[in-house]
Amino acid sequence: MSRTALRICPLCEATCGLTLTIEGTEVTGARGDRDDVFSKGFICPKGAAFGAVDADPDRLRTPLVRRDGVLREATWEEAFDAVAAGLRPVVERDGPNAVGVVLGNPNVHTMAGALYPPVLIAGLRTRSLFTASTVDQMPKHVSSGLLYGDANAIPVPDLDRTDHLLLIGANPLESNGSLCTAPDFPGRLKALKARGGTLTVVDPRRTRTARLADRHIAVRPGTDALLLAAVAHTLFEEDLADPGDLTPHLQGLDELRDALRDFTPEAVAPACDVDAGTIRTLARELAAAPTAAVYGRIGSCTVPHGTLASWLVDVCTILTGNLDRPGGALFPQAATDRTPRPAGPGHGFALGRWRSRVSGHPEAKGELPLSALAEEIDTPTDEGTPVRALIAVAANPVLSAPDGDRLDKALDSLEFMVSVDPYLNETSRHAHVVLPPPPPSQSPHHDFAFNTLAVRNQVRYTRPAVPLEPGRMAETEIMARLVLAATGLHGTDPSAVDDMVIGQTLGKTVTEPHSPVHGRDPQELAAQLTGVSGPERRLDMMLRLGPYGDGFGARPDGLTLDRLLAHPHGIDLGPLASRLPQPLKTVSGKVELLPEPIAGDLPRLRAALRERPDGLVLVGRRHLRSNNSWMHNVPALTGGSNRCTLHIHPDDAGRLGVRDGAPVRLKGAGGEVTAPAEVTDAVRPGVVSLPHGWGHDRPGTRLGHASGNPGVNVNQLLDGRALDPLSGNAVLNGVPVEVSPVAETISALT
Ligand SMILES: Nc1nc2c(c(=O)[nH]1)N[C@H]1C(S)=C(S)[C@@H](COP(=O)(O)OP(=O)(O)OC[C@H]3O[C@@H](n4cnc5c(=O)[nH]c(N)nc54)[C@H](O)[C@@H]3O)O[C@H]1N2
Ligand SMILES: Nc1nc2c(c(=O)[nH]1)N[C@H]1C(S)=C(S)[C@@H](COP(=O)(O)OP(=O)(O)OC[C@H]3O[C@@H](n4cnc5c(=O)[nH]c(N)nc54)[C@H](O)[C@@H]3O)O[C@H]1N2
Ligand code: SF4
Ligand SMILES: [Mo]
Repeated sequence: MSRTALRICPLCEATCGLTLTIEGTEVTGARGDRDDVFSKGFICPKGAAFGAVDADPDRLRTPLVRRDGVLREATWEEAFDAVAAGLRPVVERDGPNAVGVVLGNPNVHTMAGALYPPVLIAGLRTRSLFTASTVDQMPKHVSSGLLYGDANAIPVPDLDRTDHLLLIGANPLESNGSLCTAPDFPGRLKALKARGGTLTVVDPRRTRTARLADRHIAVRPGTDALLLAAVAHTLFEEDLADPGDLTPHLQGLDELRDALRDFTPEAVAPACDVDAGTIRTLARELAAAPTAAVYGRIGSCTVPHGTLASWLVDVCTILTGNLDRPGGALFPQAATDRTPRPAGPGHGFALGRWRSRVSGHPEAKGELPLSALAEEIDTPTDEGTPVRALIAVAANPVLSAPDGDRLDKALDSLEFMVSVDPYLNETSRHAHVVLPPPPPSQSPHHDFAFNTLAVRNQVRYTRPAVPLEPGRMAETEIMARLVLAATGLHGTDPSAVDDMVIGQTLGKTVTEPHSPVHGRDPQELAAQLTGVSGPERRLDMMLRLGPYGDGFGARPDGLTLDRLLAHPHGIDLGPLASRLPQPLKTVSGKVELLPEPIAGDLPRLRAALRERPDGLVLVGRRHLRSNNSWMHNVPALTGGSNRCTLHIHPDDAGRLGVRDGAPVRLKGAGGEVTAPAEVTDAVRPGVVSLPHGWGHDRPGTRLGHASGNPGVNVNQLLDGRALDPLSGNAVLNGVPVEVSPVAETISALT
């Protein structure tokens, strides 16, 4: 007998609602939920393979504990005993910074990843925090922090209403969107065109997204900040800069104009490889469109001027009056956001409150660069202790971060490491304890992070589609127990963690005059919470305290967990709405257009006007049926065009004697890899492209299918030194590489 159950897809940022077909405890099918308030039936091949991803036989079913050097199956009790025994002596001997925490991407796709890492870090008091953000979007957080005073205030393009979208370094037809949660992103782009809007794509590759565009600009990698500086310059020069209603909320407009004076289209054209006329056209089109949004993603962030590019994305939106207005880019308001405080000055955003021990990298948003993890482990210094123990949650930095070989050795030298991960893979194989979460069908889901980045305000929650298999532990409980084991409270009931968070949150909220629960008794409020588990009670609390919440009775029609459960396809909360000045938390209470750290970084951008590397540079690419480092083990999602090949333009291939399908050697600052060439004019001359997340040939992993077609680790070409200095973000795109046919190298040796 089969039944169906709803489940929000956790496999990318689009957060589609799925209808799963379930036989017994097995997911045998997945289709788009047509009644989902947000995704309305959309599904992609990854979502359709939900059952196969869920039932992968290589997923770990029990914890593993290392004994006599070998990882062996163990009970949960043994595993957490080993975690406490492994971590606590390090903390007690060397202090909390000797325990590193690495948080990988899937943390934003699980409830456990949203609810417990903040408690873990606060409890441990470690400054050795490294996350996937510094190989991804940290530049955007830093630019938002500086412009708006809140690193999480990220404007989202109003895809469904805009007249003009300038899309930079993003390929949503493969990625399904990022920092812009939009189920059926491709359909929304087609709708933009159908209603007479225009799409411009800036990408060194002619991607599927670029093919949809009215205009494709094959920019030289790493030069978007220059390009956008010239667009902003043109807006000023041609008197097109008109922030309109935004003007009273802005500070520093004149200083901004002065700061951009040198970046004329003519000056940036040679570096960007885009002619000045085209750049002026970009500016004019942006200004002329009734509404427009500028949207930059991976290609604009993971580059040497990532923070400046991210800042200029918003500057162009602001100068054309498109920030915070329908059709432009707006700040979403999620159901679990805190009750908005009244508008007014805030504390602002500080960078570099501490620095990394070895290279002195400034912290950003409380994090150190993931690129610096290896040296923080393997390099002693006169002061401070190296990282001696590591907690890795949903993270595979051996493949995702620069120089995996060095990190591999560094991880091997740790006194203790614990991984919360469903797979024994390139990173978790170094752990002393592996704590496997259950598959997604057995986990509840709510998108805490992505709802704050969604193109429509809405809220959805799905309970586990299948009950926890015997012997499994919910990831929320794994994380609660991990918090306790790491902070010296091993053995305490894990519900204590949720009770503590609830007590602290309510205790603070009742003191806030703008809160609907101001002055009430926190214990009385806590007693009202519903939900079958600690995490559900926390969700209920956040919903009720949030901008649409019932305020624990203050707004009887408002949201509660019960109300959400009564709407299994979600609740639509309306289109994005103007919110300024409320989201601003800068010291001035305004949008600070030219913050000091940005001004201080502009001379470096000016110097880049003269840089024109003559060799080949490398960029990445994503494939619709792949996802970072962990989905190559699912047969249904591999093969076909989803392969780890080097895209190279026919001109470059001809010049270098590279044949289609033949192996080529790539050499970068961090090492060498060999991959088959795929000669294609989808990549511009002077640029080659290799996808990331491959390289599944290390021993000691349990990835039966992936290891059969391992591919190579593109990040081995990097040595981790190239960073965007303001954000600490790794430079993953526009990286200089040498390319040579393998046969030639061999003949040269003989
Ligand atoms: N060269 C290059 N490198 C890149 C990028 C690039 O574009 N180019 N992209 C970067 C970006 S944007 C990112 S976000 C990072 C991503 O890199 P990571 O942060 O390493 O994330 P993933 O590879 O998605 O998965 C990490 C781990 O999570 C585990 N996992 C999967 N599901 C779950 C779960 O439900 N719970 C738990 N606890 N674990 C789970 C997987 O088994 C895997 O070991 O890679 C970055 N690296
Ligand atoms: N199918 C699939 N979907 C995913 C993922 C996945 O691995 N696979 N990963 C998820 C994650 S973690 C993230 S962060 C998002 C990322 O989402 P996107 O940002 O849309 O990711 P990409 O598809 O890598 O697109 C980046 C584009 O930037 C281009 N590019 C490279 N360098 C430059 C440059 O210097 N300038 C410009 N203008 N363009 C450049 C590349 O050619 C590429 O087409 O995708 C998410 N969704
Ligand atoms: S687009 Fe993303 S969220 Fe939607 S089904 Fe595909 S993988 Fe899942
Ligand atoms: Mo990412």
